Amino acid sequence: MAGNIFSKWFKGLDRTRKVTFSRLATLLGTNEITDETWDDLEEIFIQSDIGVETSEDMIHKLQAISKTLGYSKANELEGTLRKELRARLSTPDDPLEMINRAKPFVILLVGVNGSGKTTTAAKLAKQYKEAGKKVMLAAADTFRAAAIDQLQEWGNRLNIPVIAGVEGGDSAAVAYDATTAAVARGMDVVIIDTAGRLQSRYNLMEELKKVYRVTGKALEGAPHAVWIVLDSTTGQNAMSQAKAFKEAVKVDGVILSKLDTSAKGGMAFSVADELDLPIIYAGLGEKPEDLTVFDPDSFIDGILKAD
Ligand SMILES: Nc1nc2c(ncn2[C@@H]2O[C@H](COP(=O)(O)OP(=O)(O)OP(=O)(O)O)[C@@H](O)[C@H]2O)c(=O)[nH]1
Ligand SMILES: [Mg+2]
Repeated sequence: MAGNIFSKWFKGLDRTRKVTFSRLATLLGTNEITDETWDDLEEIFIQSDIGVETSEDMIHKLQAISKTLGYSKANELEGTLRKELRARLSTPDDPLEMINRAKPFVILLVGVNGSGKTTTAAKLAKQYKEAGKKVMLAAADTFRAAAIDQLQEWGNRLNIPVIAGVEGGDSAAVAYDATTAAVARGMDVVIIDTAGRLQSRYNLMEELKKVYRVTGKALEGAPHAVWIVLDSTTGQNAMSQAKAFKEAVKVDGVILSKLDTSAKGGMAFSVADELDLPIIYAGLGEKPEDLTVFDPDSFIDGILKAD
């Protein structure tokens, strides 16, 4: 991988690496493996937001392997640990290839308030446009006039058409209109931004189900991808959010935002394990080009490499 791309991962994962994972290096010094080693290891995992379930599973695997291979020194664990972490991340399908699977390919972005949906919608739109696609944005967040303005501003700046409703309007209708318009206008990709909603708010989750359903009425098979934007600074809290969204609509993948401001990037390891979803993109900064297709190897290097 090109050095400059890796440096983006390395920098984007600065906090996760420095605050939590760097402690692994100290632990995996040259000490003998004792009960304390396992306790400390588990503590580091949990503090890294890897999640209790995934942490325990990792510890059991590492213990079994070190027993089989007769490890006695903690530093012997390093390679195995790396492999175990890597095994918990999957390589996503290439999104630029994925969006060719339907025309238009309709993407629905969902998530709780402030997770990064609207800015992610704009960043994706820009990237797909630069890849030569005809892109349309849909402002289906009709709760706040400001939300509609925010996306429209992005559309103006990027010269991308935005279909928007009115404040207080029906968000499902916006999704329907945008999808229908995209078909009529021969668009390649439609990105639907939705309002942030707490997973515990029944009515809002029902509304999301309606957006999903109605999009399918505008175009059979749509939405072709539902991506949940998870704010990585919220760590394990994002996991219960994602579970609730999965129960409401068919979520296909995760966009892990704000890794650059998070020390809790370890949550990435429980996304695959506990949610059974691939991470498609990672937000490594605020610039459009900082939204990067998730690369498991760069992620592992980014959190484990010495500074
Ligand atoms: N540093 C950093 N900031 C991000 C990233 N993604 C989003 N943000 C910031 O997070 C804030 C919220 O982003 P929005 O896109 O408005 O979030 P939203 O999910 O649309 O919010 P609601 O519509 O209110 O639910 C903005 O200030 C973004 O610039 C990222 O990957 N890194
Ligand atoms: Mg928004």
